[in-house]
Amino acid sequence: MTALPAPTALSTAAVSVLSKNWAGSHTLPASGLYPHQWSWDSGFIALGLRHVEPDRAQQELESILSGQWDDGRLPQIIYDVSRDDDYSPGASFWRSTDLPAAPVVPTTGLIQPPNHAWAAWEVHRTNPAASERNDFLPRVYPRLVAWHEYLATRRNRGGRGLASVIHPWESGMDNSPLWDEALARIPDTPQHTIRRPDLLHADAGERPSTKEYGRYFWLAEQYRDHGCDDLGGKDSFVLEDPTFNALWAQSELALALIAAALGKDDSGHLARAQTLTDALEHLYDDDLGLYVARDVTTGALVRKPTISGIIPLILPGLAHAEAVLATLMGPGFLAAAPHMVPSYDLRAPDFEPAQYWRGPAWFNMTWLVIFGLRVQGAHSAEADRLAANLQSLALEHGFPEYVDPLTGAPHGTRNFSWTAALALDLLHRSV
Ligand code: 2M8
Repeated sequence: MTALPAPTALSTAAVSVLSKNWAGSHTLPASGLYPHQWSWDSGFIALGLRHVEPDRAQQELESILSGQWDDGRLPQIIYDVSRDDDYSPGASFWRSTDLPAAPVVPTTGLIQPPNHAWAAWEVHRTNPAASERNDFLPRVYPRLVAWHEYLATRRNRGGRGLASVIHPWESGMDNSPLWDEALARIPDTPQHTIRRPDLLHADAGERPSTKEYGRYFWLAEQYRDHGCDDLGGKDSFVLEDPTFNALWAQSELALALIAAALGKDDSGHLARAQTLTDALEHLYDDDLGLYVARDVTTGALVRKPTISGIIPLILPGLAHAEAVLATLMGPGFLAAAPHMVPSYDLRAPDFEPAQYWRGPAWFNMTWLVIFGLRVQGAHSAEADRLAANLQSLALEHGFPEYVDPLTGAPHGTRNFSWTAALALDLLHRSV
């Protein structure tokens, strides 16, 4: 097993990254590359902060909830307008504050995976006194319920209860191979001239290509120009993603616990978690032994073996848990990748070890896999080994965004907040 770093060294360094990225009410994912607040980043960051700064962990989640739209959606990004030139597309692209349903703070119209209720429950559970002092659960519960209602009503595009993403950015795994086929149908000719401030902070070979950015912008313009109206039915990209829906189910389980802690009725949270867990089976691919995405516009499964299809292991009672565990432990993933879990099967002809979501191992995904192994009660030595590797690689390389799964070499930006937060979380759980 990889040696664990000294607890104090890891803790001091991780806390320092999170403090430097703290922007007064929330944490920036990375101050250069990502200078605003991102939705699911805040969920992961709160999971780490809860151990050391419980009030700040609560504030992190309340801050992203301050960007909630009237229809319940939680935006992918809340913008800091003073940094509008530093990230593209910015607030001036979305012009959200012109829309009556949008909040006063400028945001994107898009969303990201719903890990927030899960994080809120963990923040409460870790320090109930701090939570009760601030009335944390009563304040966040109705807003989290509204967020999930948005998914259930506006994003059930496939009609089977699963939420659809209408842009690759919504999945959090922007250039995953799962989106290639659907993106190939999208024009790469947006109205906007595309600025790439991201390339000042990360190598072009590790970021999505200009062609991909053209399509991302074209899709975002289409959504924005229809007033970000989900019922317009005009979207060209509509896909059901396993990780997005697994996180929703897990968050629905957390809402049931929050409701119970508040002495309220379950309000159908447990039933919805079960419905989602069952509906995920529509995305199971027997040949690959994992879950895949479904393209709602064509009805076809997108048969690509990515990390997204392994994350449903976080759910208890998953019908194909045994088969997915075998895939995880097999030659496409952990049997050949000793450090952390690759984002794409190593044997895929287009696997790329340093290219963003097309091969590198990400800290949040490995953290979810560790959690999943523990939920399934399987491979506990492997879970411990991954937890040790995650902590060592985080500290050794200055909290990178992702690593090469074969060598552990760091890639992307450094001092990345969720890397620090999740390493901190594992440290606190093992001591
Ligand atoms: C990455 O996505 C943003 C767009 O949302 C980008 O590439 O500019 C993804 O890794 C996403 O999962 C993450 O939330 C975001 C901020 O860390 O960066």
